[in-house]
Amino acid sequence: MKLYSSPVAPSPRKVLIFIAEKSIENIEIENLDIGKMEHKTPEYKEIAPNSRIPALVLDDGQVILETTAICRYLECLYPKPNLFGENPMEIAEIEMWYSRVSFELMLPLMHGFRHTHPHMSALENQNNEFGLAQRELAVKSLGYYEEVIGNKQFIACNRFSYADIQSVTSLQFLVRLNKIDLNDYKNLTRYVNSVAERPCFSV
Ligand SMILES: N[C@@H](CCC(=O)N[C@@H](CS)C(=O)NCC(=O)O)C(=O)O
Repeated sequence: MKLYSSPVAPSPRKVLIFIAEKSIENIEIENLDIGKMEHKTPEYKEIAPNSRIPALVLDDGQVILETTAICRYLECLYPKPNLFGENPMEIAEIEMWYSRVSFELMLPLMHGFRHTHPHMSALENQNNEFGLAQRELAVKSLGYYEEVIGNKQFIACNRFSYADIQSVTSLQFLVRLNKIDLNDYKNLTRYVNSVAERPCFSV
């Protein structure tokens, strides 16, 4: 299998963390430079028509796009350690927090960044007003998640899961890109630092 990745991008990083946590060894990594538009070449568009990274190419040539779809596929092939839930309640809880964090926190942070940051002008049809409104929403959401996380070690099920990979990578990458200081959120900072101590986060 071959994973198309990029060292500075949060989405492929989630897959790399997932691979490391499961100690999967048979995946070749090919890095594309987003800054040099290597994800917009006709060759890569043949693989990923949406020009987004990551993409996983299987040995038979089939392609899986979308970070979570790739991780779900790998979870089926390599079920241990389990990262998506072992029983109906765990599966629901991990999915719930993954989705809530994605829609309530990651998306506003992402739009705040993509629509206001000069570096994104080549990749996004920027709308500054929308970006600033999304940033404002993200700040509210950070306040809410500061309470949600409280002194919990993990966001779901009292154990490390895909929901933590989503939450922590979003907080690590997207908060500072919105010029927000995560240190202003003591519980979230403690949570991020503690989860990021796992060896899989050193990818
Ligand atoms: N929904 C996709 C999003 C992938 C995505 O947006 N990747 C970014 C890197 S983190 C990308 O390829 N950006 C290139 C661009 O915006 O042109 C997923 O979860 O995999």
